Amino acid sequence: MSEAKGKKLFEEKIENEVKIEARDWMPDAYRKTLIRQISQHAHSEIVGMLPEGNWITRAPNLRRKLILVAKAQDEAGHGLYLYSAAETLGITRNEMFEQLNSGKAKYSSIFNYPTLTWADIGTIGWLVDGAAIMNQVMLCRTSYGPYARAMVKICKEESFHQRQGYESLLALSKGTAAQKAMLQDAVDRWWWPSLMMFGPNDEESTNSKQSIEWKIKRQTNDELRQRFVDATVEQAEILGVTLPDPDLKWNEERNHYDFGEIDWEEFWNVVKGNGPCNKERLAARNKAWDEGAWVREAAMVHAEKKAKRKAA
Ligand code: BYC
Repeated sequence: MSEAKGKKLFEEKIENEVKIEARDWMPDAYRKTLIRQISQHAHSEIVGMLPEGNWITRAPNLRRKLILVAKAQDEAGHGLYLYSAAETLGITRNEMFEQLNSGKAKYSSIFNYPTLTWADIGTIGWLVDGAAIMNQVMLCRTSYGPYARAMVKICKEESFHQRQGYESLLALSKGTAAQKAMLQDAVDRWWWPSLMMFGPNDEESTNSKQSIEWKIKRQTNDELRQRFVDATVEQAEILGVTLPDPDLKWNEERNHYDFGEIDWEEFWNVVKGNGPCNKERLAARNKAWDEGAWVREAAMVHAEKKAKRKAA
């Protein structure tokens, strides 16, 4: 197919909400931005297991521990679907891991903050998974078929993650004064980093305009952030916690909550590798990669043996 014909077909599909599939013609920049976003998303799922893993051995009871183990396993599954979706675009899994392990690849800023208390685990479910769902629901309608299909299953599981987090915080909110204080402290530390998950303001968002034209993103960073704030305020009231923003108030005219300015210096600092846990997270991923070498080698040898047996 000529490039001109491929381009025309691609544009028609985007216009008519027909998914682009792996073997379809697509502009190089479309392929590149998808590989960038999907691999960053996959890395976020995998690195996101680390702050949670910190609490698996210390969960307060068997029920909470089972839920946390299941949640962390879900994140691994999400990472795997997403790496598979990215592979359909022509990058290998090894290349993606190399980018992550060397510190070249980005992953969500949120996972560079520490989980200091048990309340952090519930707060991650409520706020971090809540922010993630807000962003990911739109990705179920993204224009690239393999990414959109992966997102449908991921969103169902994220919704369970959000609810289990909120339910665990509800228990703390009805507990002792110390438990309530622990809950408030966690919300104070996770609120602003959760708002940062949506990325820079629209005017600073270098990729948004093109990604929206290609229907990779269906809403802007600021639109999603506003929806998240609007949905979360009432949930905070039910928990009896204060969101740490003196400028947060209902705006009758806009029909939305106003909220204060994000500390963008902190955001970019974390994105550039200088957050509280960036080095620890990368070290953990590199250790896992090195310690898993024998498993990868054994799997390859087994696959080769099986292929030889089949050919014989
Ligand atoms: N952190 O032009 P922009 C989860 C970068 S995991 C770090 O607006 P874009 C979970 C951005 O990459 C859920 N970097 O970018 C897992 C870009 O740099 P490059 C994670 C960020 O792509 C385990 C530059 O800033 N979700 O739920 O149009 C346990 C300019 O930004 C961040 C996803 O990955 C950030 N927060 O929009 C619990 C969703 N924000 O690449 C929970 C998929 C921006 O040009 N991703 N940057 O060098 C997206 O929807 C979009 O990529 C974003 C950013 C909205 C995040």
